[in-house]
Amino acid sequence: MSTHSQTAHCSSWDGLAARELDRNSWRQLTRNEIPAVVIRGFATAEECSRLVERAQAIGFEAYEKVDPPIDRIGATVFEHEGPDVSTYFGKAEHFRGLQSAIFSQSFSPLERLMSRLRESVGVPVQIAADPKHGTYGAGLIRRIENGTLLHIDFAPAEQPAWWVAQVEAQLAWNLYLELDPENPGKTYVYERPWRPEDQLRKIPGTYGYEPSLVEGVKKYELRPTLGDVYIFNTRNFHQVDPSGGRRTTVTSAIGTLPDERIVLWS
Ligand SMILES: O=C(O)CCC(=O)C(=O)O
Ligand SMILES: [Fe+2]
Repeated sequence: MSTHSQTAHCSSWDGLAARELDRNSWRQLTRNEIPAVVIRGFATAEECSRLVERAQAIGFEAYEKVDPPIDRIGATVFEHEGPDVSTYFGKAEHFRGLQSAIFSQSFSPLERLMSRLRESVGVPVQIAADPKHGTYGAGLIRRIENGTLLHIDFAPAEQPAWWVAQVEAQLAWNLYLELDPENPGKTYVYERPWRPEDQLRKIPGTYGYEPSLVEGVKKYELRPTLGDVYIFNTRNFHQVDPSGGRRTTVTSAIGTLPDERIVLWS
């Protein structure tokens, strides 16, 4: 561990490999001292294909106003930024029903992930809940097959009025359920956390940022592997490559509160 890196701003990644999940790697990830954490063998190939089959039977819908298109089952805070808070919580309620139908006929990656975090990190892990609006949705089933723009996922920057904006660090977990073995669509995570002045370099009318923001910046190449969970710090700029075929994940945001408790939402 480097001794000079206490804050996200001046840290330098200690190597370019993902580490197995434990208390120490978790702390390093939240401080942006390592690029990623991996949980290998999180789900079997049978569990993954069963979940995909059940999700397909329910049907995916496209994200609103996102290009290239991304399909998902679940509600996202991203699509309800601004004054649209109660619509989000209504949708979250609706999708909770669909999600429990899918998970009960396959398995619950969400419950499994929460247990693993409790065991490995040793802190309480809950679905995020707003005292006024209720419980957030957590756990999207998502298809990113045409890649993404360079972006961040960080509630203090993007949803400042929401309860989840009180998180200190924000990460995401992705369980890869379905991949093209030849061309699985890599995810690039740059060692460059979002800063307020970066808002000036957002591409108008999109969720993306100017690619020049990460020119010459150290990057971690995540080549997804079936049945494994990868967790990375989504305050860092990141981008997904188009894949050769199906690329289906289960995913949510993970936040750490000032008292170290962990909350999940989508
Ligand atoms: O699908 C992936 O590998 C990562 C997608 C992403 O941008 C995220 O989880 O924040
Ligand atoms: Fe992202």
